[in-house]
Amino acid sequence: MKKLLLSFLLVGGLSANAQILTETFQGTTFPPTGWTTETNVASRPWGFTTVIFNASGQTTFNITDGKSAGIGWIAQDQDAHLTSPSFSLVGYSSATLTFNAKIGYEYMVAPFANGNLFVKVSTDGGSTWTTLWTEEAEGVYVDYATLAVELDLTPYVGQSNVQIRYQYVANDADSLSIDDFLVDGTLGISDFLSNKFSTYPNPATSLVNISNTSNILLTNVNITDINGRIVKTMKVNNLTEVQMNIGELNSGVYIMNIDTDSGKVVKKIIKN
Ligand SMILES: [Ca+2]
Ligand SMILES: [Ca+2]
Repeated sequence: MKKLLLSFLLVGGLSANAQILTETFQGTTFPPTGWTTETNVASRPWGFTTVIFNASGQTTFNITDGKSAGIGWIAQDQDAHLTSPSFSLVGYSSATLTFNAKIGYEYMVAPFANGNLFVKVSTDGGSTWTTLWTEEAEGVYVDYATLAVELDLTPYVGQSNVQIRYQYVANDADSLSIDDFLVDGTLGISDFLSNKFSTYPNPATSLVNISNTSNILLTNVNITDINGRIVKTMKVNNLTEVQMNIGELNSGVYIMNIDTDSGKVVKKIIKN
């Protein structure tokens, strides 16, 4: 239930975190917009926990806010999946997938390894899938305990067509549910371009000079505070060097976002 869409972290260097795709399964229709499902057993589809498990199972399988995505077991071969919309990891330097899950242990892992929940990733529109995780990776856990799963998607940064699939493959296994799906990433910032720019003096009390060594043309400059709020903007008509007055800003750390004809430059500045 993270509400923060874009936040800036200042930890030595500079990075920006962005929420890329999120799903809490609180809507009115299943699957949620852009998601797809398939099942080989019509009576055992993926669905809202409130529908799949009715009154009795809801207590066990709801994870967050009374509604999650779940699937029920049956004593026959099951193969059913729930697949996310496509999202892009272009421009990120790292990315993670996190979600919560409630999965029967005794009939999915041990002593009866009768089923698996696979988390898979595709980068080609769903033609091929690579397994990232199964519940066995969690080791020993209590039956139906809420598992907080975090998977590294960094190997897929730069891909423009990424999808995540939950695939339930089982026979006489156990039911399960998932919730709080979140893909987030760290935006990659071009050090190469950034290193050509100087902002000085830094710290500054009023005027900040912005210049560069390669005659790169500036088109726009804005300053955001550490919460991502824009506090000052300046339109620039293709100049290589400009001055910005930050005299009216409170003392503190700010991010200067410089748009140029060669790309975006981000600089950390300090107002005294
Ligand atoms: Ca939910
Ligand atoms: Ca298993």
